[in-house]
Amino acid sequence: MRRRTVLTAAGAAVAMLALRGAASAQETMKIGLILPMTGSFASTGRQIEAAAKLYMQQSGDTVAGKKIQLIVKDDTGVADVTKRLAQELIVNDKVGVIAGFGLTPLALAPAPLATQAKVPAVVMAAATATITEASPYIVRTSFTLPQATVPMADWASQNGIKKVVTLVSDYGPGIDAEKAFSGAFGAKGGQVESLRVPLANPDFSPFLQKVADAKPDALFVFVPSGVGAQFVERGLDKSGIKLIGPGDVTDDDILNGMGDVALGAITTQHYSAAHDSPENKAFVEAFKKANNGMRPNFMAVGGYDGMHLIYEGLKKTNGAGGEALINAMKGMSWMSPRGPVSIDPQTRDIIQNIYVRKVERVNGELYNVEFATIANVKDPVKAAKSN
Ligand code: VNL
Repeated sequence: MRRRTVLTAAGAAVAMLALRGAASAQETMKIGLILPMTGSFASTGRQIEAAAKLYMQQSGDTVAGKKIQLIVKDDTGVADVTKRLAQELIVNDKVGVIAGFGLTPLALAPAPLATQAKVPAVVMAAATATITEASPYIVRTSFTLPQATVPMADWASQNGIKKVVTLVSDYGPGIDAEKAFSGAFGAKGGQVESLRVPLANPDFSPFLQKVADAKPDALFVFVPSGVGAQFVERGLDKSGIKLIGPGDVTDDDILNGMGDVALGAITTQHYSAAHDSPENKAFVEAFKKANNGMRPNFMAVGGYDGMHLIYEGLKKTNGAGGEALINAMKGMSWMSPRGPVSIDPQTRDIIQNIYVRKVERVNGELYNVEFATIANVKDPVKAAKSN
C-alpha cells in the first residue's frame, strides 16, 4: 500500500513536469532580438529596440494564445558575438524567432544556425542584397541598397547631373550601392568615379579633397546609419558639391543635428519621419512620446514592421513557429508607417515604395521631405537574377 502511494506520487510528479513543459512550450513564444546596443552603431540598436517595444505596447503581448517574450541582447556590433548569442538563444532559451541584425556581417554570421534549427530570422536593419540568400529562414523588413539606389541614379540622370563621384563605406552595402549607382547611371550616359572609405573610424578629409579635385556635379554617398553627421562635419560644406545618395546619410536620428550644411541634399529611401500619412503621424507621435522625444528613423520602422510580421505570421499559423511561420510570412502585405509594403514570396525581401526626398527645414527642424514616389520597388539584384 505504502509502496503504491509513493509510486503514484512519483508518477504524478513526472506527469506534472511533462505537462508544465508542454504548457510553457505552448504558451510562450520567445523572440531573441540581437542588436548593437553599444559601440559605433548603437543608434541602430536603440531605434530598433524602442520600436519593437512600442509595437508590443500597442498590440499587446499575447498572440494566437501565446505570450510573447522579447529577449534583447547586445552584440556590440561584432559578428562572432551575434553568432554566439543566436546559438545561446536558440539552444538555451528556445526562442522561436531571432531578429534584429544591425549590420550585414551581423546578419550573415547566424544565418546557418537559423537554417539548422529551422528558426525564422527577421532582419530589421542590414541591407546588402544577398543576405536573404544566406538562409531560407531569413526574411527582411528593412530594405536593400540597390532597391534604394537605382531610383537615385534615375533622378540624377533626369535632373541634369552628368558627372558623379561615389563615396561608399567599403563593405557589403556600400559596394552594393556603388555598383547599383554606377550601373544605372552609366547606362543612362552618366560618368562615374568611385571611392571607398573604411567602415571603421573613417577619416573623410582626404577623400573629400579628392572629390573637390574631381569637380563632379554631385557626390553620391553611402555611409551606414549614424555616420552621416561625422561625414558632413568633415568638410562637405567647404566642397560646395551637391550631396545625393540613399537616405542613410541623412537618417532621421541625426539629421536635425547636422545643421544647414545638409539643406538641399537629395536622397532616395523607403522611410522619412516626415512621410505624410495618418499611419506615420500616429507612429512618430507614439514613438516620440515613449522615448523622450526621440525621432524614429528608418531602422525604427524596420523594427516595428518586423514585429508586425512576426505577430501576423503567428496569427496565421495559430501560434506555430518553424517552417510554418516562415511560410506564413511570405506574401504578407500591410500598411506600414512608411507606406504599403509586402514580403516577396520568392525572395523574402520587402517590396516597398522608394521616395525621392530633399532636406528642408520644417517648423524649425530638418527633415527629408518626400516629393516623388516610385511605387512597389523590388530588390533589383534578385529581380534581375529571376529574369
Ligand atoms: C547596413 C546597411 C547598416 C545600411 C546600416 O546602418 C545601414 C548594413 C547601420 O547592411 O550593414 O544604414
